[in-house]
Amino acid sequence: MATEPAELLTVALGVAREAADLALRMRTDGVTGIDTKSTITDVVTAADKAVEDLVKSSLQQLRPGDAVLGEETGGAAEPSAGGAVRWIVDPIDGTVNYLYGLPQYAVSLAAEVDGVVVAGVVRNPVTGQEWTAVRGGGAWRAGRRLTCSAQRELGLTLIATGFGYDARRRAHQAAVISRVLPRVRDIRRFGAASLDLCLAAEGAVDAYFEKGLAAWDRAAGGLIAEEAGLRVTGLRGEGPGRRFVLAANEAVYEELHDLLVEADADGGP
Ligand code: LIP
Repeated sequence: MATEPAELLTVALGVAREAADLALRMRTDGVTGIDTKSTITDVVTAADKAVEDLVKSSLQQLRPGDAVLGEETGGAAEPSAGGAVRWIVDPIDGTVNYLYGLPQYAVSLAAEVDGVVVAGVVRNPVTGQEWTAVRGGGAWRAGRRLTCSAQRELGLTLIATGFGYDARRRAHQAAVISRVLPRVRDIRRFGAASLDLCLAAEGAVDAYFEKGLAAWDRAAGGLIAEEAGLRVTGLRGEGPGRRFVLAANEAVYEELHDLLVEADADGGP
């Protein structure tokens, strides 16, 4: 089957819109099937599972034979090879916000070819905001091409971040924040990595960092952020991954990177 990024984005858009509609309908009807995963605060709901099931069944119909990796049901843990496509889905990124009825959660769906994300969509079911990108084709929302912040002074950067579900990791992350907060304008914690990356892509925040993200949290949002001009990396020369994700513009990247290294932001439990 075709692996043209534009065609993959078309598939992703249709599937993500259907998935977002289901997520919103189920929220409106009331959250059910609440369970926990890694800790008592790491929740999953019937909607997370139903939305992922819908995404996977839709992709099976539209793109039979493609691999899929999802947060709730797993699947293709490794990137595809030989030009094959792997879809990476977070059915509801920002599940705690979803649980509380806070309008900051998203369906995140990315298409990856030979380990490189080439198309992605992040859609907020509540606001209808939808961010898209294909590799080399820019990042877009509402017909507008996105460009990231041009902020050049670290002390004037508004930075989004997030925290893990494990109390020991949160204690370490709190210590990191105590080092970062005095050096920047302010911190924002919205609760959904995919949306944080999209907000950085459109300059609504100047940068974003977080430790512990899974591929499904960052696959689509990471491409959108890159296509909007942000450097998206790990720390110490690593690529973005579960160990760390940093998204910042060229002007502040090095100073913020070094501050995060000094604070041992990618360390700890
Ligand atoms: C969430 C991430 C967020 C992080 C949360 C949680 P989930 O993903 O998007 O950035 O700070 O702890 O991991 O669990 O809602 O899919």
